Amino acid sequence: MIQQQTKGSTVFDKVLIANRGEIAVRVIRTCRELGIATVAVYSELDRDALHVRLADEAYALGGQSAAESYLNTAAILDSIRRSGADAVHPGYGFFSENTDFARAITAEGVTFIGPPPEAIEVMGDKISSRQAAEAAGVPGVPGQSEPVTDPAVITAFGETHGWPVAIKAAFGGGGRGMKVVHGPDEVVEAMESAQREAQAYFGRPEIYLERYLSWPRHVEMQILADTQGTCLWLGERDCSCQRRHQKLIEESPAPDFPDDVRRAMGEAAVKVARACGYVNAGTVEFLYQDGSFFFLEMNTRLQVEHPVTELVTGLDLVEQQLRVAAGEPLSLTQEQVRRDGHAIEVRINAEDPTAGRFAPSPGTITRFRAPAGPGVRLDAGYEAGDTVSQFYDNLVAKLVVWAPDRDRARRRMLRSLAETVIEGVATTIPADVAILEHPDFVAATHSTNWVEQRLDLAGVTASGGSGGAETAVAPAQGADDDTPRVLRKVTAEVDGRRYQLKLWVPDIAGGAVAAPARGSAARPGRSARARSASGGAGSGTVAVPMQGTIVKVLVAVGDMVEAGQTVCVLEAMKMENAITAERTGTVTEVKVAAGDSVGAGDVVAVIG
Ligand code: MV4
Repeated sequence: MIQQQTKGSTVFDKVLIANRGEIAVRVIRTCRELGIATVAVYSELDRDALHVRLADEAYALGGQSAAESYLNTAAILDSIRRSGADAVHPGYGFFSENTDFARAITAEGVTFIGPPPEAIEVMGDKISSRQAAEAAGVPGVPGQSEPVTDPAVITAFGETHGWPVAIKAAFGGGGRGMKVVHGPDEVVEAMESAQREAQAYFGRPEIYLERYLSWPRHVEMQILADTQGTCLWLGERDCSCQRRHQKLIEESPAPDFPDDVRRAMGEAAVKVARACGYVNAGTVEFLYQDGSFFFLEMNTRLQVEHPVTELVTGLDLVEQQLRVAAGEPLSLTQEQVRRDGHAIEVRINAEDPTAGRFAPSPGTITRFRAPAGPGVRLDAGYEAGDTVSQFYDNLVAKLVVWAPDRDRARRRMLRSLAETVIEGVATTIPADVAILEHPDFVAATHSTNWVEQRLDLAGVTASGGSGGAETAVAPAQGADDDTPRVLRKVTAEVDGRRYQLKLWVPDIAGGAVAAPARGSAARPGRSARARSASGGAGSGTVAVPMQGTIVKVLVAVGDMVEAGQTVCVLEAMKMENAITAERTGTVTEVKVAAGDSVGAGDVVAVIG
């Protein structure tokens, strides 16, 4: 917690952020710039979290899980009273779209920094949101705007409008619980399953129908409305790179998106906002396919990906939210909204993307090197030493870049990701790199189904944490040398040229720093790209860690080898290094012979 006193503000005196992680840090930053005092709230697990350290004051909510803490209205109200906050920013997730919470805050005489509860209510019900949009002249995806309970209605709809048909939860969102029905014989099971999941996930069984668009882009429009009746559209974000309803990469402007469509979508979004009496920042989601766009739903909160719009427009959306909530009129007109260049955001989650599985990877971050340089922004909720808990969303940070055009933004993002070092947990960085390097992404021919239907992540390995161990270089030990050795990363200079090496050296008791455990995250200095490129133990490949010459091959196809057994000897940097098998098995391939020159990462053998 920074004890620095903040000067008075014309907006609010003190804002309580009813959230955690990167969004809480993000809101604190703008409040501090505006001279607004900040109040953090925290669960028992977040007692020393970054948002707590940065806030002027912090109050314990008690409990560990979200339900026990950040979703504990009474505890948050108590923190409001104790702190004397005159406004509350909900962030996203948690209570950000909860009308009861918004009303409870307002009942305290405290400002809820967000839309009126009535607007949240209209847009929280996807059927009423479709009705409101249609009433405003903004068509939804071809479908029906009332609940469906009769399978015959679904079948008749599919036969009339064509298959597939999407069955969606009326009180859902984010695509969760959505069923895609390809023909009449799937209708009954899909409808009953959709009703069960809607009840289970959202507490309401109502479902509705739409024509399913098979290769759409997911394009959302940022809007900003004040209390005096002004409503602006700020620009769109393409969020098509998603996996199981989780956005991975967002960008603005949408690639290959004509300006007349942009303007029409912006005006449609403003119509939808006005139809529900919207105030503050919000996002209207559309599906865009074959040159047409269709209303999907409206998000009545600040979104994770809002920095993409900030970088393109130059606006601070949290500042705009604060000013609008304080009753100030927007300071710009639609004509004054400018959009320059191209921004891309990558979400860095603590998940292991190995082979496309994205397994959660909670743990303590042991090293965090942030990228920097022109046009690079990192919104992080954690620093080295902080722990990513399984109890909360595992978003560690958002890396956002700006450049004059899309390809330079893409390359800047790849450079920034390669520069990023996060160790102690596995992250989604290798998957992000795979997407950004893929020709379909470069050509912008992807869609909402592309990640799950076309992108091959089989070769991706973790960039840290307990990810794929890498081939160890064991020392070429003499028969009589039984000195225990450890793997150390050293930097050498040979003939005026600098090299980073991993060497097995005698484990000198006392002063020696314990070498990182094999396969541990502590492989500092290697870019995410390098790590994601190296063969992993799991695949049984034996690769050399550096350039050199094979001086001896000690195995042949069919040989049984033990983990740690020397497969060949590599001469590099005027030293002989044994290249060992990472696992026990049978040699199925030997790719080198004595005298061969090899480069870093070259596979020399395969263990089946
Ligand atoms: C769709 C769709 C295709 N056709 N509806 C629903 C919630 C919204 N956030 C995304 N949703 C979609 N609705 C019709 N008629 C495609 C999406 C969609 C999506 C669906 C499932 C998984 C990931 C998705 C990513 C973007 C859009």
